[in-house]
Amino acid sequence: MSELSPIENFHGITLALSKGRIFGETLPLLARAGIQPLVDPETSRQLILPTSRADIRLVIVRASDVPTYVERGAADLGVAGLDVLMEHGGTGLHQPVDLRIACCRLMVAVPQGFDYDGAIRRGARLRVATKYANLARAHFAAKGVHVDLIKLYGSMELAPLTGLADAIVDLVSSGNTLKANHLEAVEPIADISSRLVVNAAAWKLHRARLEPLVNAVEQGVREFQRGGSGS
Ligand code: PRT
Ligand code: MG
Repeated sequence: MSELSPIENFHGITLALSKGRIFGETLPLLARAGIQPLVDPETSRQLILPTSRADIRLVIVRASDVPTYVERGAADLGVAGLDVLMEHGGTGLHQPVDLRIACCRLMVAVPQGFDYDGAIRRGARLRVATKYANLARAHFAAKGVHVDLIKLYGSMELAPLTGLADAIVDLVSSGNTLKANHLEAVEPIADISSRLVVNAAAWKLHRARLEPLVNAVEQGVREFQRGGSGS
């Protein structure tokens, strides 16, 4: 029964995930909940993946599209970074579990040696390149700093190097990407980890169906915290 049923005929639970780091770090949590994908999205072109549980399937979407799929009920649940969730905004998503994976920080970064504090004190108008236009706008507005936001879709680090921007707002984990591009982080905006999100209406209407899965994943997170490198 490995044949995939089309969307209309599937009455189980659909979980939206992005490829890459979120997929890799979510897998062990799903395994604890008894769910194993039967297809590897890194090698297959299939976007709907059956799992070891006939009642649960995965859909592979862009990281920034996860909130949209879940909010609109095309997926019952999803895994998305807090950066993506905050930038997306909205109220149609219930966030029951912090998965404590794909951890990083949203930061303001500038070219090494750039006097960021001085520029802020002088009231300079900064050109800020970012994928996170809403979050960046809110951050600088709260500080009373005037900025020209430049919306980019990737490789923010390039913007200051080419004169496109004075600063960037981007995610930092090891700091290696900033260093390699002669940039430095000057201000934290938010601590980021990935969250399990549930369609808010589904959580009300079909809670009995969704809650065992949510609880199993939550239990997995607790076990990893206890058994892992927890500090
Ligand atoms: O790649 P695509 O455009 O499809 O989407 P995406 O970039 O949003 O997806 P993906 O898989 O790269 O990231 C998914 C989620 O992982 C993000 O939404 C974050 O919640 C989380 N995450 C954790 C990160 C990082 N750490 C991270 N370091 N996402 C991106 N980065 C990038 C960062 O933007 C920068 O370019 O890695 C670089 C910095 O890493 P370091 O280690 O050099 O500091
Ligand atoms: Mg990426």
